[in-house]
Amino acid sequence: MTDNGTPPGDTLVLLLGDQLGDVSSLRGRDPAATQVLMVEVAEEATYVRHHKAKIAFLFSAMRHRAAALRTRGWRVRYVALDDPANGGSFTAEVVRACAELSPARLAVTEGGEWRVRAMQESWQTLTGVPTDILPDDRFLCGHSDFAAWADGRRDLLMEDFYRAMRRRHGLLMDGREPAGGRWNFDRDNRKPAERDLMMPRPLSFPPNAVTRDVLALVAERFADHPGSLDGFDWAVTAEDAGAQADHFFAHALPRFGDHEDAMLLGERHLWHSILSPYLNAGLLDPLDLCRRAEAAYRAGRAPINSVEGYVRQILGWREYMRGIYWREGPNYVDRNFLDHHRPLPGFYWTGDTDMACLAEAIGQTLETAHAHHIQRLMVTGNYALLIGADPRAVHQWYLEIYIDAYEWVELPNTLGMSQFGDGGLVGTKPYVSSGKYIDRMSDYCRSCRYDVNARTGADACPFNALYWDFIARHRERLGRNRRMAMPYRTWDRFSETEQRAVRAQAADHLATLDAAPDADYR
Ligand code: FAD
Ligand code: DLZ
Ligand code: SF4
Repeated sequence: MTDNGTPPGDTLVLLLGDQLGDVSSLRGRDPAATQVLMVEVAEEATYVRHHKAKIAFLFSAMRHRAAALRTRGWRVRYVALDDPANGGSFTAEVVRACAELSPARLAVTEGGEWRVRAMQESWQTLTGVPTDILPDDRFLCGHSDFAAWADGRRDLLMEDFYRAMRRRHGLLMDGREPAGGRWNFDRDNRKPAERDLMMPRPLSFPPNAVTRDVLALVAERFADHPGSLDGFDWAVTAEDAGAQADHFFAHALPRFGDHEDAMLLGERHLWHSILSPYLNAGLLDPLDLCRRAEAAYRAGRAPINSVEGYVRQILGWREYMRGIYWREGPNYVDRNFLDHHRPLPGFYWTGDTDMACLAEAIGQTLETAHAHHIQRLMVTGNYALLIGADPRAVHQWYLEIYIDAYEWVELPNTLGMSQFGDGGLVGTKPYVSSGKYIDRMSDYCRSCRYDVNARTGADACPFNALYWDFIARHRERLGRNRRMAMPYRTWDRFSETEQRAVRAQAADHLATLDAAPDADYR
């Protein structure tokens, strides 16, 4: 026996904070011959300054998972952040555990970032303990499956990937044909939303004693991190995450599709599922969610445009983004196709801006660590791209500020889809728009001090001049992109005087950013 009663010869299984469900490293093992290790470590909380609520969510979910495993007979060595012996990193804690417990083997499920995988690959040498790094089979498309799909293709179009995944998993298929007669119902899913007293609200899970302890710890240790802990009511167990999933399928899925791209002031969730933090931490299973959505369609409880839209996000986008992340390698993060180098404005950390759309999306994000897709893509992402923000800085912001952010999903979404940093691998054209799009899909402009219909002048919506300035200054890089032909044709129809005025208006706006004091958080 070792100091803490572990028989030598056990397998030590490290469960990472986003591996809180059925994972390959633990599956099929005998609790009597397994020592589970879970660690709260400063390095994971500070390699970017994660939103306080993200840290609290994970620490509390980890503590609840450890307790549940113990109840089921597993031995769990749980190292809390404030444990005086805590070495502060995965590697330090693995080395310490191996030295103290002398396991026969170490087993881990592959981490979700190149950074963590590199650590995992060093552990066998550092500890002298044979180490198995097992595939993360919670995903529906493994690395080799993605390679088999991608190899030899000129374009890695998500739509093609998604159809292959539908066929492979038999989801929403009527024989060989797509259910409802079409693969894609996106064109039905772009309706704005009206205020609706019956709009579903996600469930609220008031903090229990475990979560309250964590909230106090995080408030003290990470006081300089962005975001608020007030009103923290995220689920922190698989059971409660499951209850939120039930709630979504019962109340929100039917209208998910119609209003997928809509935004309303003060309405943070609309008909979205608000399940991404749970899915990404392993509290929910993606295939199960897709099947439940399909069952709702088959039973007539939800229309095809909603169900197909929902399945597309999980089976399509989520798996595709992960495939791209691992395929493109650790240097993907350095890509900067548009050669953008501007720092992200300080108001991304405070929400203090007079642009109503940005104030709303950022304010909500700071309060809750969540915003929905169109807020991320067409408000904060769109603006960052229009001003020419450094894609790496934008990536860092998204990684730290969202409760569901892990590099495997956040980086291709931010650098690829949102900032066009990869030059068109993930998106076929940059997601940029003038204020007109935001006005069509939201009610933000109605309360904004700017005039969404004006391109120039003191009250003109900044998105308008910035949009045309972006189009004009990137002609060399984007002018031959067929999907950009229309904006270039429109720009060319502007008179020279109008072009000069618009570009001067954009320059004035960018100058105000340059003149603004640095935010403390950056
Ligand atoms: P819903 O709208 O209800 O969608 C259902 C599910 O589909 C989500 O729970 C999510 O698991 C999945 N999904 C939807 N869109 C995407 C997508 N583009 N990529 C991957 N999965 C998707 N999602 C993350 O999970 N983590 C991130 O770090 C993240 N960063 C993003 C950064 C940017 C710039 C953008 C534009 C999008 C990002 N997304 C990210 C995708 C998307 O915004 C979130 O998944 C979604 O807002 C989560 O809220 P929800 O659960 O209510 O989603
Ligand atoms: C995000 C995060 C944070 C803030 N803290 C921890 C932690 O203390 N312990 C842990 O095991 N995991 C944490 N995580 C999640 C990891 O960063 C995540 O597992 C890796 O990024 C791999 O996806
Ligand atoms: Fe945003 Fe422009 Fe609309 Fe104001 S007017 S909310 S800045 S898009």
